[in-house]
Amino acid sequence: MEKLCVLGLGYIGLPTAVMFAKHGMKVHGVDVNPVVVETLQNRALHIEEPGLGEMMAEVMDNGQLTVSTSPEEADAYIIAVPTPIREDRTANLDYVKSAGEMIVPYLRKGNLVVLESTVPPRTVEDVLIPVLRKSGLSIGDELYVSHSPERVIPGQLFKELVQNDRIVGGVNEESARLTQKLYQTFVKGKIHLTDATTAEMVKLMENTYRDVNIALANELARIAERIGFNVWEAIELANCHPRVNIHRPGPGVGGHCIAVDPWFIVEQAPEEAQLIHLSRQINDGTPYKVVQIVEELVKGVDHPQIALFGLAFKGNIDDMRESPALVVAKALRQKGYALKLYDPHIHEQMPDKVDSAEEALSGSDLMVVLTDHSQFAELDYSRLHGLMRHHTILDTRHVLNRESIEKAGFTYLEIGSTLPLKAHV
Ligand code: SAJ
Repeated sequence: MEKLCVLGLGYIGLPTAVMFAKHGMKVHGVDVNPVVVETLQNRALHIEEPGLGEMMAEVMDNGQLTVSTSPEEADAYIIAVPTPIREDRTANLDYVKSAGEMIVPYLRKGNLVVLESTVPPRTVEDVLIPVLRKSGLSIGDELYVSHSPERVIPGQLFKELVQNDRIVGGVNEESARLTQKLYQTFVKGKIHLTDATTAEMVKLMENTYRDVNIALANELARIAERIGFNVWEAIELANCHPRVNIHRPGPGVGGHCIAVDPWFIVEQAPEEAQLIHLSRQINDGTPYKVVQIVEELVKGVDHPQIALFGLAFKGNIDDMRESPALVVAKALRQKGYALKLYDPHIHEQMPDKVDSAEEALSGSDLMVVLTDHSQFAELDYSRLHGLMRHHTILDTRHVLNRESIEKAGFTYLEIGSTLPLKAHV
């Protein structure tokens, strides 16, 4: 295989195209958005990823990578397009279908098509293959097809693309074997071969395992609040057991993977996926539990002002997709509370957002930590104390140092512990 065509030049497709080009393949990248194509042709980026800009410029300058809005003939095609979730919690596979349609006129005997996008089980068999059949080629015999899900984390893409193990699910053995050969161009991790539907499920199961485990942790936090013990300490002690790994409770689950992927299983097997469905509901409901706690804590305070620390969906990143912090903020705002929002990683303008911890805490009655940014643990709480009207901190992430905060004169409360509800701040 000498020439590759990559459909979709986003977080996964673009770095993948660049990696293949860097390792000697002729690569043509396709994106339906002409603005993206023009940006890349000008050697600029529409996404952030350390090292990507330089490497892309290099492979474009030496002619290994070209980009445009339409495909070219190639030996192999990789589809890495978005698979967003609809309002009704079903996967929108329109981009996968249209990427398939786009390459049909270019497909020749002996070609390989690899789907990398995260998709519901049976998408390759039931959605992609019917489209590819329009080429007139016999699937698995004249046209090889497989699924090899992306499993890398933004920020460390180039390391993980090379080092992580890879799952390759072929529609038949020959498809899997050819795909393995393709990725061996740069993958140093082990490449595991299976069938397409199993590969689709492996990706979804990884993220579902985390979601169900976090739902358990969140349920245990509510139980701790009811019974009166500290769930953080209890989880730490339970995890001393060699076969126990309970995840962390929090204000809910965000991001575009863990909060989305389990729905792709529920969609395909609604009657069977009961625990998975319930876990999604528990995690989606968790921000509202935080809202209830906050409301109890400020009950009786005259015109309470609440400072929310953290808007990103997890610590030390600038990504707000599906962030539970935004759900908490929206619900409190709808209930009429005065809010100040602060996140050192988020630079876009938003209503009630301020630029410093000082501004957020000035005149506030309650500080609520919603994201585990490491900066929040490093604040000088004795200096901040004087700015607030009432001095209570609710930590939903177990990230602050109780001792130093109490020493600074604050009441430190965390979810999943005995909460002095009904008491005024
Ligand atoms: N969270 C908790 N408690 C925990 C762990 C996470 O509340 O114990 C929350 C986080 O705060 C966040 C959400 O869950 O809101 C998701 O965060 P995450 O770090 O678990 O996952 P993502 O979405 O950043 O990335 C995941 C990764 N999958 C796995 O670890 C199995 C990543 O490797 C995948 O590539 C990515 O999904 C993806 O693209 O699917």
